[in-house]
Amino acid sequence: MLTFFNPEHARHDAEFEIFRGQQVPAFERAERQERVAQRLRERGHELRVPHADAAAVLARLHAPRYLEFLAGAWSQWLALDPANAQRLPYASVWPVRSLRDDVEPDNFIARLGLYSMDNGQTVGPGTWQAGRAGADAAHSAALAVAGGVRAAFCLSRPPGHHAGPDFMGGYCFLNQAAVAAQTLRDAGAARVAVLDVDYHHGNGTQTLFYRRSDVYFASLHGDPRTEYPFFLGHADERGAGEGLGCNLNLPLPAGSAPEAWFHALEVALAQLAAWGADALVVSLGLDTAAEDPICRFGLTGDDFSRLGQRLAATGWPTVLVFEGGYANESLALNTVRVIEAFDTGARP
Ligand code: OKP
Ligand code: ZN
Repeated sequence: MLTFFNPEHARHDAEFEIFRGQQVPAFERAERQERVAQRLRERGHELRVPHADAAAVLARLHAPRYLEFLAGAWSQWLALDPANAQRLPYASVWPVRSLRDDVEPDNFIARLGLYSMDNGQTVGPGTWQAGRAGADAAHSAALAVAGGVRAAFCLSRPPGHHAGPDFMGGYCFLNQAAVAAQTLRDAGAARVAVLDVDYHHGNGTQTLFYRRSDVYFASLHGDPRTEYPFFLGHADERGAGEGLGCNLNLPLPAGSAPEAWFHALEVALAQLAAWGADALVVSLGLDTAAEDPICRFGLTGDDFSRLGQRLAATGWPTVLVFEGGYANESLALNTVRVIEAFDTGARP
């Protein structure tokens, strides 16, 4: 499968994340993309650098003040104290209910909180460059598909589906799946389906399209009552305004077996077909694997092949966008299983 990879991804690669008040080894590391890229090359897939600039698409999805903050955050952090070059900023205050989010504070850490939903990630020296190149990869993959290629893969990290109009969160900064969906729309697809199969609900993508009737968001994920992102992803979220009826959440209990997961996949695909999608974006998280260290579904290697085959059988022009997956040993194998089963299923 034609793959556009993020050539700048390793510029964002924090060694630690905060968990239970302590620094623990980060799960979302550069090794994830590197291993998948290596496996794809070994298997003879074509890997390309992005050739198209997603700036204009990003500007239609994310708020100007958020993009401006992300672009300048590291230099602002350094300007506070040159010793900050050796440490990362962490948010410690957030504008929750009753607090104002319309006035941007002058204080840097307060601004970081304004533009974050959690402190699971932070901005580092190359976060903006890595994020921008990832958006370009998603844009390039979508342009290839809009141009007639049956399917393309955006291999990028950090992931994107938790990033909303004006916030980062859950390791995500810029929403690459949303960039791909918007690009397909702009290139002429009237109805674009986004299917999010990551273990975690894609709250950012849902929110970006919640009031729109031209992009349908469907997601299978761990029930947010117990699983991250906790505050979105329930079954009663059906869209709003013109977008009412264009959002489908299928939360499953942590620990659900593959058969329950594939049943939910059928429900989602039937809904997207009934809606009349003419192109598909898959938020391809592989943290549904049984061995994933932070998730609790039980998909096996064969299940990932089954997923790839099933996605190809929809017949839709498809952009696959890499999201989560933290069992680095099997991640590359499982990713390539999806990609190759799709290729096999898509062959005429
Ligand atoms: C991103 B993606 C683990 C805490 C996990 C954030 C999870 C983000 C998942 N110590 N918190 O959807 O795979
Ligand atoms: Zn995830």
